[in-house]
Amino acid sequence: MLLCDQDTGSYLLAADKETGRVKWKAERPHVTRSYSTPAVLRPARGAAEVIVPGSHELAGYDAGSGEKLWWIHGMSWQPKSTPVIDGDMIYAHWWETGGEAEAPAKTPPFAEMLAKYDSNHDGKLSAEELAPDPRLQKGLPDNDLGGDGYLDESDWNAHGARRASRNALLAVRHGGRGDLTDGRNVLWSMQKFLPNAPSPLLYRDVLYLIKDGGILTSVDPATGRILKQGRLPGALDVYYASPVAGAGNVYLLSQSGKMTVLKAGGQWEVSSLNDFEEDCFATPAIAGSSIYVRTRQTLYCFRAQEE
Ligand SMILES: [Ca+2]
Ligand SMILES: [Ca+2]
Repeated sequence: MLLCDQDTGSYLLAADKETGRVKWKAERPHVTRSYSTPAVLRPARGAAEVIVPGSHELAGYDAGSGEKLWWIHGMSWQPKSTPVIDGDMIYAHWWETGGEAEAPAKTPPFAEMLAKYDSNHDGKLSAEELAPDPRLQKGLPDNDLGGDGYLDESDWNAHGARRASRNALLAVRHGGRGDLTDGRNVLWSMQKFLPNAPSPLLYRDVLYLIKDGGILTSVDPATGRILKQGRLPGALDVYYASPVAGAGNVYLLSQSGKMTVLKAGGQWEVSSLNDFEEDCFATPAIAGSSIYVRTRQTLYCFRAQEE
């Protein structure tokens, strides 16, 4: 399975693992620029589904046919994490700058923008024409989804949708078809304290969220209730690596290489802090009693000592 969500022409593709032959390809024209890795959900009844967070959307695809079975709209642009699947529960999250505000920002209609800035009357706005608004001019590469160098109406509408959308962590119970945006399958949701890149971790019935600034939140996955929240002492950093867990410990690795080890639990406690003194972006991997940590220069393996 290959998810290719990009500025234009996004798609989800399934290939035969033996031959590489394309089995199906589902176009995703409404999705732009997201970074999430899909997950597989195997329902008690029915075919396996690919669970795909995209820009402003969570969707389920039939793994066998590529048919889009259901979707929920309204979340932020550019999701980056992998959804957590637990039985028939899906925990997925969307975060971006500005998405935490209570009230969404309003965007004027494109006609108003043209009246203001389109000095050559070609119906689109160049970087030069946007010079009177330095913020928009600077934001042009981000908003110019076709990459043609101009802000046109569809670019502007996508920009408006992005500003109107909110960050969210959704706890979705699998089941149902079609548009589920009304939230009938959403057990609970959270708008604040969400990570940017790292995925949530579900371990021993506790959901862990690491937000930039070293803010760690433990949540009851059944209700969404916050169990404990605090900053990780000595690791108030940016986080790209997702948290991982094993043998009753949770491992959190920050961008500058600080690894905090927690005693797992709703009321988590920090048990140690280590410093790799190097940039770290990759999620550590656990295999048996070993944990592998990749820093910018080095791959480490740590193994629990035999008692
Ligand atoms: Ca123009
Ligand atoms: Ca454009």
